[in-house]
Amino acid sequence: MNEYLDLGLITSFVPAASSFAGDIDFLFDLITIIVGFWFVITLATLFYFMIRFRRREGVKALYISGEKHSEKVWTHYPHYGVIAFDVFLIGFVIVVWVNVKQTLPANEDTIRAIGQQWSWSFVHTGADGKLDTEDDVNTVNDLHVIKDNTYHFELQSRDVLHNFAIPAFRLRQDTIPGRTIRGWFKPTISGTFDLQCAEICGRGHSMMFAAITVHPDRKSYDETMDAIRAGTYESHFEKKRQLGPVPLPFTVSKSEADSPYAIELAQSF
Ligand SMILES: [Cu+2]
Repeated sequence: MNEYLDLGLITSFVPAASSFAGDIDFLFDLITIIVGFWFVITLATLFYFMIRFRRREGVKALYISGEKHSEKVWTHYPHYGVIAFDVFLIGFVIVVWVNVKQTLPANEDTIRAIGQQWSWSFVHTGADGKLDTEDDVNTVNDLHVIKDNTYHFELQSRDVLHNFAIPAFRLRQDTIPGRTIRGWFKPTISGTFDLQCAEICGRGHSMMFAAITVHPDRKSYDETMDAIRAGTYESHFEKKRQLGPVPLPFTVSKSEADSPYAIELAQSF
C-alpha cells in the first residue's frame, strides 16, 4: 500500500526494513493526512470566528444556548464526518492487521526470544532448522537472521511482561510469562538494527535493549553462527553500542537494497 503514499514521516528516522513496515507507515501517513486536514480546517474556523466576531464598542454579544436545531448541526455534522472517516480508516487498519497479525505465512526458519529483567536471550535453530535440538545456538542480546527469509518467532518471558520491539521492522509484540506467543517477520534490508523492550518492566527497563543483525546472505549468517560456536564471535550488539545512535536525518529509499548506515555497520564486522 505504501507504493501509493510515503510521506517519509517515519522512514526519515528509522528505515523500513521488513516486508510489512511499509503497510504500517502507510497507516501512519493516512491518519496524519486525515487528522491534519481537519486539524487545520478546525483551527482556521476557530481563529476566523475569533477575529471576525471580536469585541467591538457598542456591540452586545449574542447569547447562544446551542439548543436550536440550526445551532446543533454545527456539532452533528462534524460528528457524522468523524464517524465516516473512522470507518474509512478502520477499513485499511483491518486489512493491515489481518496481513500482519492474523496471518502466519510459511517460514524458512524460527527464532525464540526470551525476555527477562533486563535482557533478551535468543535461540537460533542451527543446521536442522528446528528449535530445542542439539545444534541450537543461544545468544544474549544478539539476534541473527537472513535477509528476505520469513521467520516465525516464539516469544516467552521468564518474569514479567516485556515487549519484543524492532522499530525498523515496525514490529511490536508483548511477551507474557507462562505463554508462548507466535508471530512472523521478513527482513528486507541487511544491517544491524535496534531491538528493545517496549513495555515498562522494572527499573532496568531502559537498559533492556539488544541488536538484530540481518545478514545479506546465508554465508554471512553461517560464518557468524560458526564464530559463536567457536567462541570467537565479536558481539554486534556491543559494536552497535559503541557506534552510538543512528545519525539523522537518515533516509532509505525503496530502491536501495542496503542503506548507507547498514553498509557502514556491515563493513564494521
Ligand atoms: Cu522489559
